[in-house]
Amino acid sequence: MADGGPGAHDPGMKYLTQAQLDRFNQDGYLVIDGFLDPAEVTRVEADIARVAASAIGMERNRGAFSLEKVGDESFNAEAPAKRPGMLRKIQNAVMEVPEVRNTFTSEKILDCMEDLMESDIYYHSSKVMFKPAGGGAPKPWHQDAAYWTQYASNQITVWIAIHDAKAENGCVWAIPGSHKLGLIPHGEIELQVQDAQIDASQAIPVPVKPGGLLIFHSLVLHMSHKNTSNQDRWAIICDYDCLPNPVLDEWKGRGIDGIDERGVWTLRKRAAVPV
Ligand SMILES: O=C(O)CCC(=O)C(=O)O
Repeated sequence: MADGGPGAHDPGMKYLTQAQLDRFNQDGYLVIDGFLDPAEVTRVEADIARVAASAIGMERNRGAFSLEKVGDESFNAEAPAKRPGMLRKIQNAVMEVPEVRNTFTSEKILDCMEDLMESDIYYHSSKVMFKPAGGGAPKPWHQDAAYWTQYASNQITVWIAIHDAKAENGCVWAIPGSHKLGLIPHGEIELQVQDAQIDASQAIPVPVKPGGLLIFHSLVLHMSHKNTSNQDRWAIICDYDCLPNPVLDEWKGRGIDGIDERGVWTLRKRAAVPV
């Protein structure tokens, strides 16, 4: 095994190597190839396709499903014109797609999070991001922490490629080290920062092969371009929290394994350190 993974970790680490952790701290993000094997990727993709089939012909956003908008109007949440049946997102994906939940609650991903977080590990949010061929809209520059200012923020985002994500089909771009800038003011229409506020010349594409993992600090500046290619670019995304911030109100008290009466979903409690 070239880089990280079970069995390749350094002493004291559960999944990552010390070199990967150093890179994450330096750049604010990290790519790990082959985190899911091809059979796992196929399983997740098939389950997403099964759930997405219920959106065929859908003409407006419904429940967890959001459609792509006509043109490049990704920035205007109220833009009325949708592309019928062209899915942009499934929100709360862990509740909608069982294979996504299995992936994001697996021991290996929690081992990886344990190397990055010094706390218990809590669920924060999740989605499937489709960015379909021939029209998947851009996502402007932003820091994920800007979405979560009502929470004490110290989240980590995990982004897993289901299809080959490359510059041609709208892979993520990031500015290495930008997590050290702190939170930059974001505009109010689809939270975004303007190019004039940042040094976009430092941005680099972050291609990820199917099954590869991209891990972000919640302050890293990142974006993605429109997908004008003929290849879909699906990704699954989960945000893990270091603090017991409650998840969605409607999940409370529904008896979902691990979600307590406050609405906090503890995914892993750290082993007590012997005294
Ligand atoms: O998948 C993408 O294109 C970017 C997604 C992203 O940055 C986000 O949802 O915060």
